[in-house]
Amino acid sequence: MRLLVITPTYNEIDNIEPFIKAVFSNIPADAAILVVDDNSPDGTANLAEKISADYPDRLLILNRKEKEGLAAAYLAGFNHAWNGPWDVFIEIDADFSHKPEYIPVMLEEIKTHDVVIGSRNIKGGGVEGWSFFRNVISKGGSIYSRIILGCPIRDLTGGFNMWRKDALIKINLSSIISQGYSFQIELKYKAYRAGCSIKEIPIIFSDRKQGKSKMSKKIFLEALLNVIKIKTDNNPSLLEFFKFAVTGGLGTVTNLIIFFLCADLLGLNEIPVSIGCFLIAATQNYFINHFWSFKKTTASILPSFKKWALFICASLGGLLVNITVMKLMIIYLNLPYKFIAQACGILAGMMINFFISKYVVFKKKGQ
Ligand SMILES: Nc1nc2c(ncn2[C@@H]2O[C@H](COP(=O)(O)OP(=O)(O)O)[C@@H](O)[C@H]2O)c(=O)[nH]1
Ligand SMILES: [Mg+2]
Repeated sequence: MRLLVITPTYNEIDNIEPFIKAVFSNIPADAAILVVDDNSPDGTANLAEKISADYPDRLLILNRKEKEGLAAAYLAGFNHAWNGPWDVFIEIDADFSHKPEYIPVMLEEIKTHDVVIGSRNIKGGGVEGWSFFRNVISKGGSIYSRIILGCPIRDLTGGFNMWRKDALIKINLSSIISQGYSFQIELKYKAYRAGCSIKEIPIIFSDRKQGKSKMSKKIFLEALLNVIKIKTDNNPSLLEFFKFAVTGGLGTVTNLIIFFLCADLLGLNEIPVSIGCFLIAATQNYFINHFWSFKKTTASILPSFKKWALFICASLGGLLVNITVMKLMIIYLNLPYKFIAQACGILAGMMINFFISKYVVFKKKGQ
């Protein structure tokens, strides 16, 4: 199996030379390094070019015009090397946080696994030299991602990972939506979902000694948001449910506004007003769900009276479930506040309404 080491660099002038030497002394003779540099102002790429004279055909440099984030750099790297002789790729930072001495251990494990993850969060692994704050951010990010994605990998955020080419093919790199640091999370999550065999080996991650971290508040927040995007992108029903819930919220606002106008300002009887508000809000929900929440399945279908009527029934069904759950909870549970029962009722009613909507009202043709 031939290995290609891919390392993204941005302003790593002080690290690049010793880093390249250290990697070469830890990889087989037929392995190579690909430096993916985003036009570092400090001249990292130029220095790498110079060093490459000492390693003919074994040190490749990909010069990119602009800094577009970690994901873009890695994707460009994989793309650049795709038709080469490589069967295995390893991602590694150029700042010595990922010790090249672990590469031989990972190479041993990749013989029997699709993916090998250098993990800080399993027994024997850890972090050296990070501030308490950075540690909390990293651990928090990892736990958050694991919970949102429901993925058992312990170190989802780490960037020291080895991939068989077959695993990357299974993942389908063109489906990656991340731009920045969430790239590492997304790749691993997709490998997990694709059924790849994944091995985590313990690593000690040490903070960089030279240069500056490119991690920023913006990059971190983008990664947090992206985890949700990754989840919904890979679980379309969840996104539908989210949109359905937002639509329901908008419907409630419409309902209340019309109720206020008719019952409070015009002084009309609240029972017929309430029924009218329900019908108007449910109609609004029907159209928003048709054109937005379920647009993937309704793309070629026009709204119809029959579907509208079905949706009204589904909404009434939801209301019935809402009232039943609320009443039962109040009778059988000793709740301090009734609104807790109503909240559970709303959730249950919404779920019922969602499932009827998804599988009956807005179902795919022929489904
Ligand atoms: N090509 C490229 N490399 C990047 C970019 N951002 C970070 N890197 C490199 O990715 C690795 C990890 O970045 P680093 O700043 O050390 O992040 P940290 O370890 O999370 O603090 C280093 O080798 C950086 O030079 C980028 O936008 N483009
Ligand atoms: Mg680093």
